Amino acid sequence: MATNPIPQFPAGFLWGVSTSAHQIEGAADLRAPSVWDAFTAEPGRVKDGSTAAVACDHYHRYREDVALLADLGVDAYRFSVSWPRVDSPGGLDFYDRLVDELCAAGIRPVATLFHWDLPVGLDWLRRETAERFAQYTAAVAARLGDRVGSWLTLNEPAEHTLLGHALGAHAPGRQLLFDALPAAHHQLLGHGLAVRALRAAGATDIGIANSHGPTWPASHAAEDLEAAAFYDILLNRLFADPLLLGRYPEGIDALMPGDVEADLKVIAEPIDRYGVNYYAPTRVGAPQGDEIEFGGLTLPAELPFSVREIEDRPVTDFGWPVVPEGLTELLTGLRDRYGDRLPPVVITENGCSYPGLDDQDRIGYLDGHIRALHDALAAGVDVRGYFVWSLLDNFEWAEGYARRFGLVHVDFATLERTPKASYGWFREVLRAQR
Ligand code: GBH
Repeated sequence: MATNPIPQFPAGFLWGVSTSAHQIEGAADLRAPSVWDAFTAEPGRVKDGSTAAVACDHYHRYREDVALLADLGVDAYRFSVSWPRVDSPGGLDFYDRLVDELCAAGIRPVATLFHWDLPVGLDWLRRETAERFAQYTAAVAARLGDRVGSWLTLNEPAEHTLLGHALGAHAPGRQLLFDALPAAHHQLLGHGLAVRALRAAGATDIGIANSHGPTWPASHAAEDLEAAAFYDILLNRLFADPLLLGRYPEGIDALMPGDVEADLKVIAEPIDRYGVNYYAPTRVGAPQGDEIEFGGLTLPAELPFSVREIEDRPVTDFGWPVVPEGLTELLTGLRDRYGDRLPPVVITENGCSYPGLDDQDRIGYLDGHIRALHDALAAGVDVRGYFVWSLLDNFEWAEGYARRFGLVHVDFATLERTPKASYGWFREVLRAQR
């Protein structure tokens, strides 16, 4: 248990927690189906065979959850809007109620427009989905824009492309490897069109939540460095370069569909905030000619890299290494690469899975990462906020309910919420920052 006080962050720094619609809302009978409902219904896709039909039942219990947020003392709450719910009659009414409840509690709503729950019938491999996303965004902004000031277009398009379309571990369950790249391009195009729709609705705080982590080469051997550089392009540059520099990393253009040059102008539409989701670095080396079991995934042998273990580090119960200084390294690296093209950064997700109510491991993880974030500030990176993933234990995608990322425990039999030790700890951190 950490005892030294966490250093003071600048006045106005935004402290919050994050969730996503599909992972907490439940009430699946009150919305159209998403690709995650369809995926979950296929046997063997979700490890414990569970579904998100009820999840945390946040749809019906949002008042209790906003009270937990208020008691925690956060400035802001990042949630996502379910596109299939908005596509259903009265679907926006729920977000209306949620946003009113947040505003009444003095908590700033930060709305993510797409956190992986695509309506069934749409497909990111098709360009049309980008246009549909912008139309949906305009409808949400028209309804909520008088009270929601902060918007994030997409959550982790890199993970959605990799896990959902290249490897098939997430919905929609495709294993296209590099043929998945058009899904990345269409998400980026959807982002750019959505930024335009939000601007047209008067929004002034628009961003995206991208997953990032340092890539650590397995050795200094040329083949390991080359493989690591390639992996780094896929994770850290495939989305950031077009967004911030208006171009794809070398060699990627040719693999993308349509009029890439024209689309890049839309994709590079200026944004106000750059959201970073950080969990851990990755150790990467040359391919080893075998399938690799890694972090719950099976990586095919034909990939031009292999992912290795990071040794001598504690790991979370998900098996992810705990490397707080990776966050400092990542942020100074982004600043060095993108310079003044990098908008002010917000950490839109950071957190870990551990069991139990007396979650001292989670306290240690968060404490270390908040200090590492302060180090990045001290090194001159313009960071404006930090959001813990997550408020509640929830439906952890292909892992079902087995992984618990919450500051608040959820008993999935009774849906009872119980704040963990980390919740009390974070509340004290927030108090000390006032
Ligand atoms: C996020 O994805 C999602 O946005 C969120 O919905 C989800 O619940 C949350 O994180 C927790 O999973 O190299 O073995 O250390 C995070 C995606 C993919 C992050 C793999 C860390 C590296 C694992 N992640 N990853 S490892």
